[in-house]
Amino acid sequence: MKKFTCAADIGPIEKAVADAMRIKADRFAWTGLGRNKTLMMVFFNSSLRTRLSTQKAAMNLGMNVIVLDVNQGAWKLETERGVIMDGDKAEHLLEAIPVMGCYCDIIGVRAFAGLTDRDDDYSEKVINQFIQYSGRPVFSMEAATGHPLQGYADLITIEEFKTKPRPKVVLTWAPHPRALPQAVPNSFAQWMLAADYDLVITHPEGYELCEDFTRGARIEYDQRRAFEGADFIYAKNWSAYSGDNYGKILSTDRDWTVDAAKMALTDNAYFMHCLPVRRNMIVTDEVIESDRSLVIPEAANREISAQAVLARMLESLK
Ligand code: AN0
Ligand code: CP
Repeated sequence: MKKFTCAADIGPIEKAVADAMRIKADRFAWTGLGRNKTLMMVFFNSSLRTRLSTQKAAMNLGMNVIVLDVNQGAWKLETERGVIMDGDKAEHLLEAIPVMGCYCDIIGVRAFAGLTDRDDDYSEKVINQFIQYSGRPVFSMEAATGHPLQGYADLITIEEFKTKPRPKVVLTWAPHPRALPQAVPNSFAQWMLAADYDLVITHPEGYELCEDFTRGARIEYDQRRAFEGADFIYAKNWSAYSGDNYGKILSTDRDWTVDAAKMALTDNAYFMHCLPVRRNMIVTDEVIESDRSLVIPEAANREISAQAVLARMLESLK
């Protein structure tokens, strides 16, 4: 595997799940696979889980790891071609990327959406430049429109906890004080549909996601109706995708916060969130602390999805 930015890159979903379960059974069974290979993780944005879980996964495979926080200690990078570089940016991405490629075998990139220009964000310019110019296999650690390592970990988590072959999975928008990307809900929808689960998406009007990711899901504007009979509730905030509202906050209505009364409408559903989460905005203390909350097992599975992706990339280097 030379790139990992979406569910399709992993191939058949049954194999992706089987690979993950094998890794989970013995994550130290491939300690020789990454010997003398170096992973470089490049962060344009903050991270707790992705940083730690991906580094741990690489260590499980015997790899060496270099972490670059672009905004802390590196030269400020220009991303646009044709710019006269007389401002504060000392280096161009078009030199920086092939230079990074010289020092490693695999590159992971985190580069969030800017949320001002939809076409620019949805062209995935930054990660595509890494794919084109680094000469190395490249994987997304959350790019502008997707977070596939999260989607894969969410899939593994549901496979572990589901009690029906085709569970009802509800992705619900919830309020948040700052504008957030659509990457996590886009990927969640994509991976759930790839697994052929019964996916319902609920959000206030105006928060429709890009159909390229959600085609095949049912949209329900009444959150309480959406929750009825659900097996898994996956909460997430995102900013608007549609038209002139792109990147905007249209609502902070706390009537959309996931609470115990709403969870009582479900079929004793599990609660999920990718974290970091703002308590009592997205979800109440009571629900996230309940024995149906999967937020910690879900985060633990980030190590497994990262190891599965790194293992496939290492195989492709042989
Ligand atoms: C980010 C987001 O919503 O995309 C990262 C989530 C994994 N969240 C925040 O910035 C709070
Ligand atoms: N879920 C997730 O990607 O968390 P971080 O932003 O902390 O990496």
